[in-house]
Amino acid sequence: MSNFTLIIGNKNNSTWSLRGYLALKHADIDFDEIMVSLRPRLDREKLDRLTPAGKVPTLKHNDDYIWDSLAICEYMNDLYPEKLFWPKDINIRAQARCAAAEMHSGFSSLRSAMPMACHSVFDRPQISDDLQNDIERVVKLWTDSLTKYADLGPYLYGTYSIADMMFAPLVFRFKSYQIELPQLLEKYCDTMIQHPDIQEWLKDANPDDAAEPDERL
Ligand SMILES: N[C@@H](CCC(=O)N[C@@H](CS)C(=O)NCC(=O)O)C(=O)O
Repeated sequence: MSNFTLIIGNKNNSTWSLRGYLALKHADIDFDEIMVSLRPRLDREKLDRLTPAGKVPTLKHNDDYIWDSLAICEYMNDLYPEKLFWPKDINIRAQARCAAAEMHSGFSSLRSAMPMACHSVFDRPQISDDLQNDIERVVKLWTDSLTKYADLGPYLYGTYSIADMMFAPLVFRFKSYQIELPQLLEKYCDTMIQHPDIQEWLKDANPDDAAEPDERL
């Protein structure tokens, strides 16, 4: 039994859980997982019993709880700095941090109109002005960073970082909802899907959990 336990939601649907999971995988540590069902019925009693804020992901490390996806990413970075969770260069690191924070706190139209179901393909949603703005902002952000840091590697800020972890669910959303992307971004999405940690998540994601999309997840 590990002294790290990650409490997560259904892998096919829980976007925030995916981010926390990717951070622990990147740290390359042994950890136990407890899955709390969010679909088809939210197991509220179990979620409230296991987590201080009633949300997944929550990481339990010894007797401490870290109950937010970005905080889990930062905690892994603090514990395992040698794994380079952020770009080495201070200026690029600041850009990557802005992108991760923007994802963590924004894109509400995209999140509610295009909930994640990793294994599903849906009709293209009705594109409202707000959704269009969110999509265009992601396209600009990704295009700018992928172009600027292309020499450093295939990820948003060159090397794989917390910024990629935070945006990982969008990769699935764009595929599931058949959103057309510029070639550079399609290539980035393919790179992300091929990442071994994402492949492992996908392997465990149960397609039967797809059901109808749910914006909370
Ligand atoms: N800001 C939080 C959001 C966590 C969150 O909203 N998780 C969803 C599932 S992906 C959840 O626990 N939903 C259950 C509920 O709200 O009752 C984070 O980054 O971890």
